[in-house]
Amino acid sequence: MQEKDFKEPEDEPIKELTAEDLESGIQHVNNPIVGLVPIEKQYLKAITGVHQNNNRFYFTDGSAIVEVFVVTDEIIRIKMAPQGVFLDEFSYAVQDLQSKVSVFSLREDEDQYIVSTNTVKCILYKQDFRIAFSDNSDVITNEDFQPMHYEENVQFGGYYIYSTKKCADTEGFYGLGDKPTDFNLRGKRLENWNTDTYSFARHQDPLYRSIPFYISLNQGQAHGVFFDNTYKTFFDFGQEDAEKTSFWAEGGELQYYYIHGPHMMDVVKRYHFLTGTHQLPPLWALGYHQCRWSYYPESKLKDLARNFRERKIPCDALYLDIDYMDGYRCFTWNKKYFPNPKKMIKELSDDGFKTVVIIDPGIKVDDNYWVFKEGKEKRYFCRRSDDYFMEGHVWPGRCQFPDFTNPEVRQWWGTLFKELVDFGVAGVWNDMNEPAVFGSGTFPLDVRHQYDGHRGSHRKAHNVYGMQMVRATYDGLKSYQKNKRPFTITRAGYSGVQRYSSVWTGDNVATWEHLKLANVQIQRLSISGISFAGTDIGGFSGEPSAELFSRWIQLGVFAPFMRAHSAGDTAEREPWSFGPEYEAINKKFIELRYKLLPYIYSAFWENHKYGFPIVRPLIMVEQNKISNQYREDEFLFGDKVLVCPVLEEGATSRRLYLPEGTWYNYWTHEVLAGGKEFMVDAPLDALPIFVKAGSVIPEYPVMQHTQEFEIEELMFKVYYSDYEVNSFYYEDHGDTFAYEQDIYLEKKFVVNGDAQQMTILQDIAGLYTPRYENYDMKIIGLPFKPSKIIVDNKVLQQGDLVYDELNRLRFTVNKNFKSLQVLG
Ligand code: MIG
Repeated sequence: MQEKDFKEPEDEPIKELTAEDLESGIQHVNNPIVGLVPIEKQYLKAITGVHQNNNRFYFTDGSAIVEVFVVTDEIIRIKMAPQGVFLDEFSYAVQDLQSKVSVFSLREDEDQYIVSTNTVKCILYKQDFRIAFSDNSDVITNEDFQPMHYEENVQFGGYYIYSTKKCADTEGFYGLGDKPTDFNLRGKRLENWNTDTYSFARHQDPLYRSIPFYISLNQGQAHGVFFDNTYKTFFDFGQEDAEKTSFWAEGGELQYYYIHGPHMMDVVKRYHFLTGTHQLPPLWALGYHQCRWSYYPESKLKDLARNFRERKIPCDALYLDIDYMDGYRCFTWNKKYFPNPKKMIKELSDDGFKTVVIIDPGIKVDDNYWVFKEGKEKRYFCRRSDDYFMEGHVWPGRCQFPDFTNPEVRQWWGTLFKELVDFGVAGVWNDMNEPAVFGSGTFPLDVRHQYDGHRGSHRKAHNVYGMQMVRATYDGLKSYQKNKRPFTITRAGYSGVQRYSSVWTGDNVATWEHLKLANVQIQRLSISGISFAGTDIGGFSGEPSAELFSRWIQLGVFAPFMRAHSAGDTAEREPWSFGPEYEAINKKFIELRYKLLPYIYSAFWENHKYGFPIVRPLIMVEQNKISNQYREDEFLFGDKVLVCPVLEEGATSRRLYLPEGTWYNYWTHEVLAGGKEFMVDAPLDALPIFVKAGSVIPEYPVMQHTQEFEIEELMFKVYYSDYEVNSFYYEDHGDTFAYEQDIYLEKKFVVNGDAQQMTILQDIAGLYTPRYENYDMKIIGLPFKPSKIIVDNKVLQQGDLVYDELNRLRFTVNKNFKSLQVLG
């Protein structure tokens, strides 16, 4: 940066900005005052005025106004209006922004203003308008390298807007959604522009989603920055200049949230506070899903279903890709392939399979097609700047595209699902919603959008188009499915898409490299607000070896969304496609998924209710350990189970790191003291899985699908610990919204032990009554020979206690116990 970019601070007395100064400038669009400012980057200059309106503070340099909005004790939003004119308050990511702040104040010092809450300070340097954030012990966590800057956009109006922060040499960067690159983003420049990227490559950027949110971790202190801007955005984490971290956009407002830590977990929770979480999915959606482009005709789908049941491989959902439609027309059926969809779906459902169908945004231009006719009459399709319709080729041929940023269009789109729901379709898969167009890639930038009344070109709406499509899909399903939870899956998305859908990572490839990418992408999505994510197990394009497929199934067990999928030009790929030896391994791991369902479901609850990510990268588990900054294989699944996938061809063992604490090998119950690396066996039928000591892990018996039978006795595995550990368990009906009326149970267990005894305390909240009466307890790792079990002060068993074949102490106890003691 050159000196001349800065003007000397003007020698004027600081004046109070009045409320009128601010309001008079507020209009719909901030057209710059043409002619006054030469077109070059403008940096904010010295602060000349300040005004406070409750928890919003305004600062000016005489031309631009910057708003500092104290959202909560830990979240502060910064907004810059280059010519003092703010845009309307509107965000697709942040809905109903709740400002919950207890104490805040503004202080003026000689050189700076300080806006503070109980935990955070936002410092504005008077001389050059740079902004910094610190904690309340004055440790600076985030600081402008240069003041915020902007440049007029002559072609489209508005501004290119930039923020440049200092980058410490010890700083690491995490987040940004689905980037298929190293987990730590330091040294990289990345961009957000939703793109259909068939067979994407390692490091390719951008992919399908735009999540302009990152977490910085520096010397054990984390904070987050959420740059809520839907235009094409860029992030540079010390790539151009190792001392700078920058983010900028091609339009819109320079608006970002500073999210305080110091723990990464807190940052993610607070990001969820801003952008929301997924509703609880129906339990079946957490089972195994089988997909392919495409299963047709009906007999093929029935064969598939029969194979699953005959081979006793659990499965809850089968998918119909684009070939189920009539000429790829959405909301129609190819009657040759599927003569009676309602009957077929009913039969599949009687056999425990849900049917999920794909729906794309492109609507075929065809005056004999009811969806097109309705959309045309109602003027619901997107138009170009000169009012021509936006037309482009996708699967059905020439298509027009609904403007999902128009609430009326979303409402209409929702109604189109009525028949599919009547037919019994249980879930909808939204694809191609970047939006993708053959040839050109996506819409031209001049396409107009209603943008919920705030109007804009495709530059502004592109990144939210897919999210608004799946929002309309979700809401439509919800209105027809009565009290049932909808299930949706989307390819494109923007921050907040997690409120409406699960996601998959798109068209990956059947290679070992992509298995590694899959692992990193799910971890990254999970800390970027999108926990409910999965990859195409096996790789979408190309042919996986039997070994690669099995390793991918193993990783898939520990992705919140578990679906195998493959492109039409590949060999068929079901869990049994690679011969009996591999079928047995795949079956074993799909069964493991089903055993862990109550644990996984509890993790979904914690995500929904409290904003905890489901998959937790190691660096989030132990952020103070510098060597974890570049570890990206191991992760915690939920808060108790550590998984280290095997990602190398031919491997039969692997090196991995276990965080501090005591761990049990899931398979052998061997006890390991963490805080160091281990070499562990990992033959093809045994993925390395470890359980934290003190955990209480619920397990279901293997079911062929989630509604096969009612649980008669709930099994808990308890892993002895000589220090206190809490565990959570959640249960409810599994597919209604009754949990919104507190019809659920949330249980907390506290385990502790010493050389002679172990205790388990249970605390129950909520109004749900499960059918089962008892727990089937399996206690693992007792360091003493137990002689007595006492439950709520009464002797339950004594003398010769029972062990199972795996040497676990086993007994039955009433589900309502409050305290349980095993004595030596
Ligand atoms: O242009 O519907 O990512 O999962 O099978 C390809 C066909 C369109 C891309 C999706 C893929 C899906 C495929 N779709």
